[in-house]
Amino acid sequence: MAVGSGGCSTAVVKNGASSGEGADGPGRRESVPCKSGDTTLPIEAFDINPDEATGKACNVGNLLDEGGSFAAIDWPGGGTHEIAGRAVTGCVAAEFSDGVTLSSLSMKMRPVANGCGHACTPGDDGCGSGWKLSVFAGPSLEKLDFLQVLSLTTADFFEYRIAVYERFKAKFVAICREPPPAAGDDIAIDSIYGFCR
Ligand SMILES: [Ca+2]
Repeated sequence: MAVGSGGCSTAVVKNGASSGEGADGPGRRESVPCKSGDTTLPIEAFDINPDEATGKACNVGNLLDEGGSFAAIDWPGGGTHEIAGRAVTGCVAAEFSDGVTLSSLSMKMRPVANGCGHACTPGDDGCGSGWKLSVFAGPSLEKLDFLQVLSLTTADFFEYRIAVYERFKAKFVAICREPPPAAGDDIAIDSIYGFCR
């Protein structure tokens, strides 16, 4: 479907493609009001990994818009970090407009051999394996709760849509590569958008 046309979605300012941009980064979009059922685009993307050993994200700004290049999440294999008590590796987060609560989330993704510099290796639990991510949502980056594990079903880019329950009060979402296998594929994210509650 066409994202970014109609509804409440609008691209005022594009985020840069560099990772690690904070709330004061140059590309934060303005919030846009959203009616129930309309689509809404993220206003900012975040690399929320505490260090590169436990998880990497790169080009995070690329998930703000469909097409062109993509964001990725990767795991060098040096331990994990936690969100909502769950072990995770490479994570990326997105913030939606002020006043928005998501009712569902759509993510256009595919597995990739080398997300952010750590390539898969041949063999069992190597290239072609993995393909799992965990999804979190909440009212802030500090209050993310675990929503579900999602398995990619195709090697091509595909749009995965999941329900986000009301209790999550979802203005923020995070997408994390599941830890094992470290030598498996990583995940590329072309775009994410939401539907407003
Ligand atoms: Ca990797």
